[in-house]
Parts: sequence; structure tokens; C-alpha cells
Amino acid sequence: MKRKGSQVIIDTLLKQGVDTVFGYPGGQNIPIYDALYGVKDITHILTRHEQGAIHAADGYARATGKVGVVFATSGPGATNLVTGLANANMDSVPLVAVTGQVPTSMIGNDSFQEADIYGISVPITKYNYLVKDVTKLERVLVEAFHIAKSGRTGPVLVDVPRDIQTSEVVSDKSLELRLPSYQPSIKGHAKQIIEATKAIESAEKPVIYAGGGVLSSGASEELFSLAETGSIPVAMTLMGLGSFPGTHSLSLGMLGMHGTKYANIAVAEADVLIAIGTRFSDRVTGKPEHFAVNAKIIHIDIDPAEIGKIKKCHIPIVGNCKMVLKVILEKLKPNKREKWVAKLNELKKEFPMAYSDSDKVIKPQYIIEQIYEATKGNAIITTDVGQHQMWTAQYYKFENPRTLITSGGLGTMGFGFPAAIGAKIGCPKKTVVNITGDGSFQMTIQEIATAVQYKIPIKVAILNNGYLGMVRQWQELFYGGRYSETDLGVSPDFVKIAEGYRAKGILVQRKEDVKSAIAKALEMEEPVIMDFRVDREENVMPMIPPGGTVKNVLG
Ligand SMILES: Cc1ncc(C[n+]2csc(CCOP(=O)(O)OP(=O)(O)O)c2C)c(N)n1
Repeated sequence: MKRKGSQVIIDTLLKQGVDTVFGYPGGQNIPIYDALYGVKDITHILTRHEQGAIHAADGYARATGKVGVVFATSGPGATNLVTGLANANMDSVPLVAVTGQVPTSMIGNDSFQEADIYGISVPITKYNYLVKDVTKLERVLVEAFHIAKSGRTGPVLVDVPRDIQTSEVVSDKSLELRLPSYQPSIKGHAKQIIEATKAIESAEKPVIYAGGGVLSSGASEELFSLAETGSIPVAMTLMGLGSFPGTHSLSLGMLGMHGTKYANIAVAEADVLIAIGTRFSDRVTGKPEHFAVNAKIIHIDIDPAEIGKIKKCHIPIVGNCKMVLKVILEKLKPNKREKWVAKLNELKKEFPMAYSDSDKVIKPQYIIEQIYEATKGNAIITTDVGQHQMWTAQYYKFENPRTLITSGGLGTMGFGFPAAIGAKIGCPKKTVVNITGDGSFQMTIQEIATAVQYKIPIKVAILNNGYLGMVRQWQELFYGGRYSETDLGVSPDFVKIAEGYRAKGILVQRKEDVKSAIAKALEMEEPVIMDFRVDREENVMPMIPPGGTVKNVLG
């Protein structure tokens, strides 16, 4: 049977089980949109900007574990995906982006709306394709999904010129994957796993350092057993929050620059560090040569390129975290480690996470505590980037996997709101709250229209300090208080903006109104924007200055 390339695209998505696509049409992908017309099993969400579409697909993927799919047209449509591709790439999020391209005969002519998205996206995708032969299209798409969701997951871009979309092809019946050079190691080396098990057993002061790889490989249960069997405390990266319950007595909370003091002290004192699904980011390690200096390091990661990249490790294990942990658990003997656990409990008492609350102004941390109380740690929280992101990581105790959706690697302002839209579409029964800053929210504010159009009842909590708060904090602490271009000046009336888009808006200026506003917003079955006017110059503490160690901690 002959089909057009555009039909092949839609049929392949259906075969891959895709039920939702986020996107934006244009001249060079009209045929794809035409093939999508009337297809009942795929819901298309028309955002107001391609950046919104790709962040929504990203939020959908992080919340569900499925592959997110985004469509954009050529040129500006495709280049508007660049931030979202880089964002997904840094945080290893499985995505497939299908872009329209000018017809093959016109490529390289500076044609109208032509951009070399293949070239542009090479360093910011896991893999990418420019399809020049319609007979290869189906195979490319099947490969794209396989590559996006296997090994270290990530974004794959497929650029399809318009003539490829419109030309006809006979189905490739013999379609099977042939990717001889792409064979991720999954199981981990048996001998290394035995070495690691022995090192853990003989450790007196072990610490687990859990990253996003625990969540993407679905290894939370195994992590839980490892921690409990060996009485091993768990420190998490920003991306790893939710992989281990934040309220568990062995949880040390977040590690690194704005992590808890006790997590950072524990790692500094550890004799064995079990790094699982993490990449030793500078936000965690500071100066790598000063990080975990007393520890024998076990590093479990699916991506061999991450092992030894930043920090020398003693026992490298390349494999899927879940599978490797399962094998370790088969052998690992229980150990109560009473002395070590008692010492860490002391440290928790000595250096608790705290802030000075006030009745006169609203403290941002207080709002997060109230959102936590109201949702009992069960909501999906998305954030943007800045102080509000760090306070969320510190004060919302994430209990379950895939409940914190945040831009960890790229640090993308404007991510959180569209990501909330995607997360809510993927998990309609969950409460989804975007905690954001007044700066970040304005970067993708137009997506309120999307939330309203598709009746997506997400809640937004703007911690409105009138500043680009995190940059202001650095200027205060490290640049002598010279606030160069961080005062946002005249901010819009967010309630009116919400109402202009036909959403609900709530202004909160007094501490005593915080609880009731959150309760009211959560009850409403529609998108609600809460504008909390918070203490303007509150800082995120504790803080290890960039490149420093726990000895230099502020706050
Ligand atoms: C797209 C983008 N541009 C610039 C930055 C640099 N940056 C990091 S945090 C921050 C301030 C964020 O302000 P806001 O969203 O109001 O949050 P707050 O820190 O006040 O909570 C800026 C400008 C960024 N992360 N992303």
C-alpha cells in the first residue's frame, strides 16, 4: 500500500503508542498537520509558542516516563525549539521533535523560513536526522523513538523536508531495528558489582548520592531497599529529589550549593560514596578535587561518558541503575550502622533547615510549606529557575518519584509553566502546581491561553519579589550589593493578565491570606494564577559559594 510521508509519520507515532503531541503548524509542516486532521487517538495541543510546546512535551515525558513528542515548522518554528532541546538533553529527557523543512531542492538556498536545524541541533540532542529519502522515513522514526527512550534517554530531532512529506512510499514490511553501533550497556560488569557490594559492606560511613538516573530508570524501590538494608543515608541532587522519600529518617535532602548542611557534611565525611545515576554536576561538587575527599567512590551510570568525567572513581559500573542495584541487593548483608546514623541525626538537629519567619511580610519559604501542607507532598510540582526553585527543593518534601519537574542542567527560566501543562495532561488525576518567579513566569506567560483553551486546571504560585531574585542574591553577596539590571521595575498586574486570558487570578499580600488562597486555588477546576507578594530581599540559605566547600558555607 502506498502512503504519503506525512501519513507515515502519523501512522508510526500511533504504532509507537503516542497519544499526545504538542506543537505549532506552519508552511513546511502543513502536510503533517493535514495527516493528523481527524485522528482520534492523538490529542494535539496547540501552544502559543514552540518553546511552550517543547517544554510541555518535556513535562509530559518527565511526569509519565513516556516519550514526549513535539511538532514545529521549519526556520523560526524549529529554532524556537532550541532551548527546549538543550534543556531536555541536559536533563536526559526522552523526546522526539519532528520539524518541517523546506523542500530538498531548496535546501541551502537561503529559502524562505529555512534554517539548518539539523546542524544547529547536533550538540543539543542525543541524535538527529535530516530525512532526504522518503523510503527511509519510517525506519528513521522508529529509530528515533528507540534512541530517545533507551540507554541514557534524551531528545532526538527528525527534520523532514516538505517534499518528503508529500511524496509516496510503499510500506517497509521488513522493518526491524538495525543499529549495530548503538548498544547501550545495561547490566553492569558482574565483577565490579561484587567489588561495589564488598565496599558497601565494609564501609563505616557510607552515603548514597542519588541523581536523576534513579528516577529515569525507575530504580526508586531498589534505592529504598539499599538505604534500608544497609542503613545508608541518602543525599539527592536537585534532579534526584523524589527518588527517596523526603520525610524518611535516612533522607539527607538535597546536596550541593543550596543543599542541607548535613548532606554536605555527610558527603565530606563519607568513607564510601555510592553515586547512582548522577553526573557530578558543579552545583553538587563545587571544586571536584575537594568533593568527597575521604571516600572510595562507586559510580553507577548508564552513560560510560559520565564515569570519571569530572571526578575519579574507584569502582565504575556502566549499567541501568535499577538492574545494577537489584544485583547488589541480592548479596548485600543488612547492617544497622548505629553510630553513623546517630551522628547524622545529631547533625540534623544541629543544622536544621530553617528560615526566620515574619508576620509582617510573606516569606517565600512559608508559601512552599503551605503548598506542601495543602497537597500533603502528593502533588506534581514544576518550577522555573531562581530562588523559588531552590526554596521548593528545600522546603517541599518530595515523597514520590516524578513529582518534581524542574530544569536542572540548563536552568531554563520559562520552563515550569508549560511543563506543568504537559505534566497535567500526562497525569490528569494529579494536582499540578507550578512554583515560579515573577521573572520566569513572564518568559512563557502566553501559555495561559493554552491552559485555558484545553481546560487544564493547573495552579501557578508566583513568588513575586519584583527582582530577578537569584541574580540579585549573587549581586548582594558577591558584587557589593550593586543590583545591576535585576530590579524588574513595573511588573504587570498578574491577576488582570490571568483574567485577560480568561483564567482565575488571586492576589495575596498578607501572610494570613496565604493558606486560604492556596486552598481556594486547589478547589477550583480551572487554571489559577496566584500572585504572592513576598519579602523582596530574602536569600536562599544555606549557600556554598561557587567553587567552595562545606567549610565555606554561608547562612
Ligand atoms: C532563560 C534564562 N535567562 C537568564 C537566566 C539567568 N537567571 C537565573 S535565575 C534568574 C532570576 C530568576 O528570577 P525569577 O524568575 O523572578 O525568580 P526568583 O529568583 O526571584 O525566585 C536569572 C535571570 C536563566 N536561568 N534563564
